[in-house]
Amino acid sequence: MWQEKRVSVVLPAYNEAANISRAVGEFREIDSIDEVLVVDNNSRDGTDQLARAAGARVVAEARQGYGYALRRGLREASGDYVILAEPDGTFVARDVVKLLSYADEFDLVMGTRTTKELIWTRANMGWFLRIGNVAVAKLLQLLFGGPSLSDCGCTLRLIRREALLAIEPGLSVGGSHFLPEMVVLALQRRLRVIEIPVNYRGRVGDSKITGSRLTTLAVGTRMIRLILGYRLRSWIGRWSGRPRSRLPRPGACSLPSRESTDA
Ligand SMILES: Nc1nc2c(ncn2[C@@H]2O[C@H](COP(=O)(O)OP(=O)(O)O)[C@@H](O)[C@H]2O)c(=O)[nH]1
Ligand SMILES: [Mg+2]
Repeated sequence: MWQEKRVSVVLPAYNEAANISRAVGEFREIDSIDEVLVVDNNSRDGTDQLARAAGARVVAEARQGYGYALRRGLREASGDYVILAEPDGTFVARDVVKLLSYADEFDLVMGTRTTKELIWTRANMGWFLRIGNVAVAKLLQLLFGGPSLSDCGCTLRLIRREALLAIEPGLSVGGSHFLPEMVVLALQRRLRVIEIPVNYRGRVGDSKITGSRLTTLAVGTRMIRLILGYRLRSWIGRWSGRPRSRLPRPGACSLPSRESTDA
């Protein structure tokens, strides 16, 4: 628990046998974390059994894809605060406490892995990936009037239950370009979003998404198309007088306003 709130950590896993036991163990060691939920995405290497043995709750997501796995985790997690992370050794479990310390004031607290001082020697965050992450994040920031953003692909993030209920019906991406959709929907819903620096370590095992420049470029392109698509649709909706999104109007969301929390 963190200040009377239940905390869940969601770990999407696709063939992570080499890492899963250690990752589950590291997150379970953090006092504030009540539930570690592993979403097994058709692993063939016994990831699910290892996760269970390490003390995680395990659910199986049959639809293959990083986005499908995370969306399943968001639906299944029981916490008032739901934290997304990865079980591949890249994130430091105690950084969860950094996210929690902002959770009182913000609905979506995202990590950024592009802060030089926190990029570990063996981390997969060379200049190409770093500049790409920053550029796509800035595009999102500019087009949606967001807070300062510097990483479009950091899984490590926290969302409050009320905010999750507000954006969940709009989530549609099943693939590796899932993360920016959460941010776009949160900003469209006028949720309180902030990004904070987190550690980024070397991965154990091969990276399945950003392991090569080609796959990185493909994911980056899909992210840009997603961001531009949302922006264009909302402009067209505005010009044609239609509601801006399929989501409930802001008034329908039970989140406290900035003013009411400040009071
Ligand atoms: N690429 C990929 N990752 C998945 C899938 N389902 C779950 N995951 C998990 O999502 C996380 C991100 O993948 P990863 O290989 O670490 O990519 P990277 O973070 O760009 O290096 C890992 O924890 C994977 O195990 C899937 O279908 N594809
Ligand atoms: Mg990873």
